[in-house]
Formats: sequence, structure tokens, C-alpha cells
Amino acid sequence: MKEEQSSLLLKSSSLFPPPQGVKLSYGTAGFRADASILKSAVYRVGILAALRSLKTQSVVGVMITASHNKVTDNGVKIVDPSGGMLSQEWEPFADQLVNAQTPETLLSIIRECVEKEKIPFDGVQSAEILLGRDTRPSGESLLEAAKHGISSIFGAIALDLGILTTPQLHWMVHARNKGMKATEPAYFEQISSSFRCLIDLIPNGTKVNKLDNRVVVDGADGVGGEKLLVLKNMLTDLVIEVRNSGKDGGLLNDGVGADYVQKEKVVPRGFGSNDVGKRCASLDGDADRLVYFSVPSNSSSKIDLVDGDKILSLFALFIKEQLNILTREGNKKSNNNFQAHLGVVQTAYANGASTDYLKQLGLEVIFTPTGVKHLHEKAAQFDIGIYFEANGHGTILFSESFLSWLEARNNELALVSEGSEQQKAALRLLSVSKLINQAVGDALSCLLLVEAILQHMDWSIHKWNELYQDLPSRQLKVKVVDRTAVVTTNAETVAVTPPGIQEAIDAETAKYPRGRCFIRPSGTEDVVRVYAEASTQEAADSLANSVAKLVDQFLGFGSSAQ
Ligand code: 16G
Ligand code: MG
Repeated sequence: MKEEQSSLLLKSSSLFPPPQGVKLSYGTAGFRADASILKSAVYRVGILAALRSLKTQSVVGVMITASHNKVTDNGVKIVDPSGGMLSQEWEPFADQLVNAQTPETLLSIIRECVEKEKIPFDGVQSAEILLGRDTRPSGESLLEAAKHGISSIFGAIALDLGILTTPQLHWMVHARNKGMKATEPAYFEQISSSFRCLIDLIPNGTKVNKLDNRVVVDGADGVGGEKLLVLKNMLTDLVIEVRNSGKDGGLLNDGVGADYVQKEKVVPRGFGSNDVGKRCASLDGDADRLVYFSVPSNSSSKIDLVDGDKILSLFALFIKEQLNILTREGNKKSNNNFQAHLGVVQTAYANGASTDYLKQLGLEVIFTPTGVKHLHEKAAQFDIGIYFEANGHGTILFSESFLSWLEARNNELALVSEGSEQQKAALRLLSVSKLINQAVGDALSCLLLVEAILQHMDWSIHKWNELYQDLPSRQLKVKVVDRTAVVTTNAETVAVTPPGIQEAIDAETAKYPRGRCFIRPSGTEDVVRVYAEASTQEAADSLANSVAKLVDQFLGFGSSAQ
């Protein structure tokens, strides 16, 4: 590393001293904390992003958001050149860099990283970083800190894209590295036009019966609401009413948003008895999660939740149907046949009834640990991989080879049987691959896909919700002395340590019909989480409570679960 580069780094990092006595960890989805202590971390993530861009010789992204956390929190994460999450191999660098106490230690960690990763660091190579932030008030000054970090690496350029949803930034990094247009208008144009294609491909009989093309969306008073106000005007055949758009003074994530709705199972602010029977949806604070719900009666605030598992089931059903049409009898004559490998990916939080349903459809279901990076990685191994967490984060990934086959098949069908059912199925799948975000789960594009499929099927939200009935479940969290004492295996379904706890959990679970229970350390909060499922709500509650007590006995402060 050149002398000038080292002294620039020493000088600029001294302007961003780390907070005393705080240790941050990259965690499941980047660094997150109270915004007041994040400047130094964001500055350093700027440096790391520049190094990552130099190393990969591609554009990378930095997103400033704390998703569904309270408005006073913020966070930062890196988007890799593929548009996905930062490679897990680099997470330890991120931790070391952010926790370095002095400019000198910081410099030596950077040196080590440059050497170990053989990063071309001669000032000749250039690096480019796309920056985005959500609507949090702290976002603007944190984004400035990221710019400082980036400009302290010679040859690195920051491109400030302003306020974006997290998935928009992922989409733009992905698009940019594929040589495609990576602007917000291009994003809106792609998702609205592929939505239109799907609507145009709805079988005629269904269109006549189409009654219900309205959806009411809770924007969590965040960036998703704001963007949806733009997107809705580009759509015909769908009427979106946006509430909690962030434009009318509501507080971000305060009694609103997908996380609140999914966890509390009550109406978000601004929804109530006037909405009985309507199809409603909720985005989270950075619009990478989506859940649906309906208000069943005007006497309580309870909702009927349609969660990520049901979105996954709807998508899987539709994709499978299109694949069946494409490859059915009579079509076999084509010498251009291909058995697409379709797989679905869930976590242990997926409701057991959803897994049963997907298996009944004949689908291959795979489990991974919690966190988008794990699900995404697995789904990418299929020709079509659909992944969802119950909390509403997910997408559909299409492999490059399957897409080239599909394009070719569509062209072939256009010649021999233009307008046939087979060709329509090919076109629908191609439209889905353009509508759904290939980089990361995206609430806006998932919303449009759900709406297109419901119109295609001519289904109400109730019909959709009846695909299967969720098993009653309960989630609890337990404060413990050290959550890292819990180590799990088998996609988090088995606790390996502390010794003896899994046997105790098994003995408890065996007492309940259809009982299922697991514990895992949270990746975002200092707690151990308990999930329990059973045939009745009372049983699920009781199982969760007993296991929370076990966690407390094995690991707690001697206090009881909260
Ligand atoms: C983060 C993850 C989400 C996961 C959640 C679990 C991303 C983008 N987000 O929000 O996938 O479900 O953490 O939180 O990866 P927990 O570890 O506290 O239960
Ligand atoms: Mg989010």
C-alpha cells in the first residue's frame, strides 16, 4: 500500500472514532444499532465496500437501513456484485474492521485484508459503489459517513442513489453488473411491464369473472409506502390504496409494518372495522418483506394472517401449474424438452401445515437456517428455486440455463403454435422471472406477483388462505446470560449445546399431539428464541412456555421468560 494511501486512511479514520465499549457484529443482515453510535461503523463499511469492489472488479452496494427496527435505530449492509448479500467469507473482516479501536489498528487490518485477498491496490484499478438509504432521519448523515469511507480509498467512486428500498438497491447492483440499465425508472418499468404481461395472459374465461382487483397496503410509514405511491400509477388492472405511506406524519414501524402484523397478528395502525373482508397487505420498513391479511370481524383487532409460507405456497402452485402445461403430453414430441428441477426452501419457522401442503404437491422441500443468505444460496441450486421465510421475506430464483432454455422453447412454440397454452405458459414463466427480483426478496415485486396470480386464479384472499390451515404456533424470547451458548444443527431444529437441553425439549414436545418445538439464538437481538407448534393454541402456548422455562433453567439469570 502506498504511503499517501496509508496517511489518507489514518487521517480520515481519525474523524470517525468508534464508540467506546461497544462491540458490533455483522449479524444476519449487517450492522444494526442505535443510529447515534453508527457513524464510525458506516464509514468503515464504506472502506470495506471499496475493497470488495476492487477485489471483485465489479460494482457493489451499500444500503443504510434498519428494516423493521424502531426509527431511532439504523444499520448498514453490503450488497455483493451478484446483487445478493455480502459473501459470508468477508463477514469476519467486516467485524474486525468495525471494531478496531484506533486508526493504526484499522490500517493494519486493512493491510492484512488487502494482502490475504490479493486485492489490486495500486490506485490504477477503480472501484464503484452504489449507495442507498431508507427514510430514517439519521440516514442522510450516515450516508455521508459511507461516502467518506469510500473516498478514503484511492480510485473508489461512490454513486449516491438517495432513498431506495433495500431490494431496489440489490436489483440495481445486479443490473449494473449485467450491463443493464440500473435506475429507479428502469426498475419500475421492468416490474410494471412484466405484471401487465401476466395480466394479459390470464385465460379469457377468468377475466370475465374478475371482480376484485383492489388491495389496501400498509407501507409501514417507510420507504416502501413512498415507492408504492409511484408504482401504483404505472399499473392498470390493479387498484392499490396505500396507507401509512410515510407521507402523512406516521412514525416508521410504530404499530405498522409486516413484522408487527406477522408477530402480533393484529391490524396495523390505520386499519380497522371498515376494512372487514378487504384484501390487505403489509410491507416492512425497507420493503423486503411482505405479508397479507384480512380483518375477519369488526368486533376485534385480530386479523387472519396470510404469511410468507402462504405466499410461497401460492407461488409454488402457480409455477408448478405452468411447468406442467409446458411439459404435458403431446408436448413431448418436441426434441427440446427439459425437466426443470423445481425446489422450495423454508426454515424451521415455516408452519408445519405449509410443509405438508408443499410436499403433497409433490415438491422437494429443503430447510436451511434462518437468514436470507442461507435460503437464497440453497434456492440458487435449482432451475427454479422458491424460498420464503414465514416472516414474508422471499423470492423465486431462475437459473441462467433454465432461462435460456425457456427463451428458446418460447421462440420454438411461437413458430409452431403461437398463442397455444404451452406458449402462454412459457411466456408466463418468463414474465415471472422479470417481475420477481432475482437479487433478493422484494415486497413490491412479490405484491405484484401475488396480485397477478390471484387474478389469474380468480381467487379471493379467503380462497387463498384456505389452501391449508396453519397449525397453531407460539413464539417466545428468553433473555439469557450468553445466547451463543446455544449452538444448533439440522437447520436449527436440534440444539447441540448446552448439553442435555435437546433431550429435555424432546421429552416436553412428546407430550403434545403434532408437537414441534425448537430453540435458536437470535441473530439480531440478545435473546434465545423459542418456537412451538401443536394441534391447539393452548397446547402450542403451553409447550412454548415449558421450553422457555427450560432455556431459563439451563442458561438464564434465574428469571422467567418474557
Ligand atoms: C434478519 C434477516 C431475516 C431473519 C431475521 C431473523 C435478512 C435480510 N434478514 O432480519 O431473514 O428472518 O433476521 O431474526 O437476512 P432473528 O435472528 O433475530 O430471529
Ligand atoms: Mg426488511
